[in-house]
Amino acid sequence: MKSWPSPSLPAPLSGTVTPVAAHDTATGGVVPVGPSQGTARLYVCGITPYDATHMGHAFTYVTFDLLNRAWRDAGIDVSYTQNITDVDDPLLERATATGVNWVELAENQTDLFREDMTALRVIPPKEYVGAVEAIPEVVALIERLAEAGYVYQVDDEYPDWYFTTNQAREFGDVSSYDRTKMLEVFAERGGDPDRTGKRDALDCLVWRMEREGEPAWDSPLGRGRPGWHIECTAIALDTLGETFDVQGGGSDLIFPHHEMCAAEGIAATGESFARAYVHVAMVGLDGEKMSKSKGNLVLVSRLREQGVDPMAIRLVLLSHHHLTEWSWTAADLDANIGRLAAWRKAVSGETSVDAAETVRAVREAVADDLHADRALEAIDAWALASAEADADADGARDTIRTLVDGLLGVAL
Ligand code: 5CA
Ligand code: ZN
Repeated sequence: MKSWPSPSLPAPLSGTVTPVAAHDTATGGVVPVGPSQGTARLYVCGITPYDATHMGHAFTYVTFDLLNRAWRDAGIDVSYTQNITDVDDPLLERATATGVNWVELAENQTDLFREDMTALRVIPPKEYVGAVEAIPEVVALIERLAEAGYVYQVDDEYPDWYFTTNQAREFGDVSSYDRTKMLEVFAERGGDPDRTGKRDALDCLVWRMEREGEPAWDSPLGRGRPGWHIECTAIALDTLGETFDVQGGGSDLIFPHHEMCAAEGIAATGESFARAYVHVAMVGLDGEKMSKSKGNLVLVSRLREQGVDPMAIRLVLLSHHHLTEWSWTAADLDANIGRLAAWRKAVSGETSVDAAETVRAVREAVADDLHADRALEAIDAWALASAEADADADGARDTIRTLVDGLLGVAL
């Protein structure tokens, strides 16, 4: 599927760049991510296209945009893949409930998402792949798992295909959940622990046989459609190869989604799946997780319609560290509208202070587990000192403009 246009990117500034490290859910620590040279490979779980793009989604994609930009700043190429879950139960349920065609719903919402990402200056993924277009890869992966004895069909009216989690190596290593917790979370997040005919309650669906009124595609597995986890496993293996650097998404994907993706990937290839799993904390509104099912959404597109500068939205997102839960507030937006104005004034003003120390501090903050919050404070300090300076430091304003544009993605 086509992704969105890239923002124009300035050439990275010269100077030393700290290698990038990020918090890895599997090991529980901050670890180096990506190679020291060459190409970093990143997979970020994309939207299920209905009710796009709320601030939780935006926080996730801006966080991984920062990782992408940090690697580029360090002179590393990035091979970035994102999926679109353009056929799955929640999307089909919403289409039925609102009386619209599911294909149109997915297309319209994906268009809206692309517009929002463009407005937020998120660098597009190199590969932007829909579940529907990946069906051949999904089917091939299930056949590969079948040959190795990792999948089976349940014996009932709908002989759906399941992946045997209890045969999988390293199952549990992503989330570190025990079985009780796994069962609880599995039931909450799209799993079907009580499905009759499964060998184990935690086995996950990989191919759902056709039901009346549901979309389905012919395949050697029977007419049906892909399960959720296998979609991301297949797209990641196909576009990034066996082992890649980071799988990312919101913390709601730790279990079962990323646990299952890893288990399926390892079972198919015998190699590890992602080297690190990076998860973004949930964004809320009035103390509750912002989610489509709760309907408590602040949409990027609605704020844009109201005339809010997308760069101010981006600053709100960057002002929160990705491991800390937070709630969207109007006061936060106002503060960052003010911050944007102060920065713009400083880079187009007549006085400034030297930028070298600020550049170093911003690069170090971003490379240290994507601490954009600290990076913003360093720019605030430069802008304040520049407003009070009585001379104009040579090239400082251009340097800051380039740094803020290239590394933080904020056009001044
Ligand atoms: N299509 C799947 C991933 S394969 C999915 O989870 N889609 S989604 O539309 O529900 O979410 C898209 C991305 O936004 C996921 O990475 C998800 O973890 C993240 N996300 C969803 N809600 C929030 C939230 N409230 N805060 C932060 N991130 C969120
Ligand atoms: Zn995914």
